[in-house]
Amino acid sequence: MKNQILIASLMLVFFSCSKESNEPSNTENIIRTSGLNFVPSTLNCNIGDTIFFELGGTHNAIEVSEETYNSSSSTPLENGFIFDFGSSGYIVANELKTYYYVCTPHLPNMKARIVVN
Ligand SMILES: [Cu+2]
Repeated sequence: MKNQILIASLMLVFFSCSKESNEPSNTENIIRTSGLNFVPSTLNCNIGDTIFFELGGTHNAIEVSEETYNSSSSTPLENGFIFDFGSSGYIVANELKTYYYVCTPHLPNMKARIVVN
């Protein structure tokens, strides 16, 4: 009986957590692709905001370091986000920093930033 209560509690915690992470908090921060650009090229947001990506079929979005960004390379940042060609998804901006990201086939021009305030 004790075990059943424990398992039920664990399942409750598990489901409430997973539900939370599947429900983005807002829909105002959307990055799309237009031609060979990310729009907007600089997105300003607040910490904790959800940032949506909607990529055209020929574009990906790879988070890179500031140094990689400045040299227009595409080496992924360790533990950074990666959105594959044509994919949609989102990140939660939970770090007070500037996120730099690039589109691999359209460098050196196709790169953009997310500035978290
Ligand atoms: Cu591109």
